[in-house]
Amino acid sequence: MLRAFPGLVFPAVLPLALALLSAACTGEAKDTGSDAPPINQDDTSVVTCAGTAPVASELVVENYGLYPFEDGDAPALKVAATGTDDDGDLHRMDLVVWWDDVVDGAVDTSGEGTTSGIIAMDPDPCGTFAATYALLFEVDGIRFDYATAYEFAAEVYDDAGLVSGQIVADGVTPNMDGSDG
Ligand SMILES: [Ca+2]
Ligand SMILES: [Ca+2]
Repeated sequence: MLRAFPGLVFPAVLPLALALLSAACTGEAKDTGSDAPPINQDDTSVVTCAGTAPVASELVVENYGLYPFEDGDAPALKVAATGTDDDGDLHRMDLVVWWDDVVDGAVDTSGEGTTSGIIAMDPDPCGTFAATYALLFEVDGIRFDYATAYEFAAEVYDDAGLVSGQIVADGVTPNMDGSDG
């Protein structure tokens, strides 16, 4: 189940992408740690976790069907990246993606990727050990062709700005009517 996340700021360079929050926790029991530093409610300084880098653990590229974009209903391609992080600081996570239309297991990431914008996953600092961040791209036959395979590479950033390795996955854009391409 997906829902729009109200706190997200859409970057101006990506007017057709909507970010959705699809999952925010692993469901695993987590050790809150008796050695955790005390939290001072009046302290507004930046909370720092253990400083481990996140891992991009899963990337799914799939037809999302018709979606009500700003310019009307249009078929959408969903790109959902899951990150995991041992120090739990995916309470704020950023996602950067690149894509091409040659499915060969590799995507050129030397240029500037499309940044999703930071999403606040959880108000509890250092308590989010896995998160999924989904982007919806409008398929309009221009930026993305209909019924065409695209390959995406993704990297996720944690709250500390540490970046994961890359993960690559491919999927096929829908037809104009939203059906599977
Ligand atoms: Ca981390
Ligand atoms: Ca490729």
